[in-house]
Amino acid sequence: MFPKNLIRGPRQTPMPPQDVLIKDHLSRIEAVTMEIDTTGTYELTAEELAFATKQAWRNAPRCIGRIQWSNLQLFDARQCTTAQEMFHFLCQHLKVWNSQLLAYAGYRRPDGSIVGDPSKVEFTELCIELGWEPKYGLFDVLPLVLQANGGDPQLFEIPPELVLEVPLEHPTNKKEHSKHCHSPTLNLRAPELEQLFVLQKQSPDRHPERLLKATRYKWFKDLQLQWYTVPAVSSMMLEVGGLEFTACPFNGWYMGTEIGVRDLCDPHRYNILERVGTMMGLEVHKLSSLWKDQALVAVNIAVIHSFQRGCWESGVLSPGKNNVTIMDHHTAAESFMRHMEAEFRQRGGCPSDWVWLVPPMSGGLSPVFHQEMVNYILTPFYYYQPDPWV
Ligand code: HEM
Ligand code: NRG
Repeated sequence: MFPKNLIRGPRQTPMPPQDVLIKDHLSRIEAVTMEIDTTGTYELTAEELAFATKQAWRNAPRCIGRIQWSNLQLFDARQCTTAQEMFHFLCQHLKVWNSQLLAYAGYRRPDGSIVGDPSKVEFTELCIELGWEPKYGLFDVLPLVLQANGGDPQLFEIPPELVLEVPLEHPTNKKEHSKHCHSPTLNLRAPELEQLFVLQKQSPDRHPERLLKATRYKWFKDLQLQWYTVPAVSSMMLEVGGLEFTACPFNGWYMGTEIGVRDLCDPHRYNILERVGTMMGLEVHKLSSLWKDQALVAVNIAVIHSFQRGCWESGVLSPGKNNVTIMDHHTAAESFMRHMEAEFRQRGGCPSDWVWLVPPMSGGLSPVFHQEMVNYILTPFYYYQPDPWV
């Protein structure tokens, strides 16, 4: 499932009269009851399932991207019965959105330290037990582990051509960026000073501060950080009409802070903040210098910039694949506020989980921070479900 572009379809046809609706509804309930009596379950029509997936997204209290809920596109793969078929369908899905259901491996070293994504250590160990060959890199894409009909879980390597990733760089030499960078303090590190001297020799007429800003954080790309382009949640369960769909991967696109704050800077994830702060020449041993905040902003600028710049293949910008969709947290929060207002008008409320909806940086700058919310469960709904290996 993924949201369609924002191209508006034709306006909905007018609703049939109430008595016709009630009659249709009652006859559907009767048919479902008969099907349950004879088979023990029932099958949703394609239309009902499409409605449910959208409605469940609309009802997801933790999702800030819900303004898009009515644009969800469903790939109905209910006919597949084997892991091989599941893989086929997932690759079809990936072909459209390129890197779906992706995650990076995490490996525990003998000394207890971790290489890669620490949040994936347990799952990576499971993959290795199932026969996956570990690579011990920082950003190794994990295989898909698929299980059908209670059979054994099977490993599938995602074809590399379906995996699009973005190397992260800071928008150093862009004129626009230096324009927006007004910090009067130049916390110069020795390498930056050297660079400044060289630049001043080359362009003696330019103001040193402007020169420096135009070259700042060039080192960012040397940190060799990257991220995959599409966030896919594949572990939730869709509940609708008493039925449970335990394999219902969905994706939209990233909000920058998911990567730039949580994935890269959480202490229990890639934890890059101190390295970045040090490279920026900040006072990383003095909390009150607000070095964390400054470094966090730099990382998040880099994430948004790099996604907007595009995907690379073998060090070269891949033609036609640039401009990977990403949303900054201010735009996302504004869109959510508009969505919430519309939902109150249309259906008298909008279930919302404040703790998850407030973006993980600059909280108070977000209108969401200042909004009272009520959290509750409606149906259809995307629920958590236990990890299958536990
Ligand atoms: C959670 C943004 C699309 C359902 C989230 C989170 C963000 C987000 C930032 C919090 C994630 C976290 O902190 O780990 C977006 C954006 C989308 C989008 C920008 C772009 C269209 C979707 C779609 C669905 C969906 C297509 C389902 C059809 C959910 C659910 C959660 C969630 C169920 C809660 C996940 C959990 O509890 O772990 N979304 N989302 N979202 N989103 Fe969305
Ligand atoms: N925070 C996770 C991704 C969770 C889902 N986020 C979305 N979903 N944007 C991460 O990998 O950082 N979506 O369907 O678009």
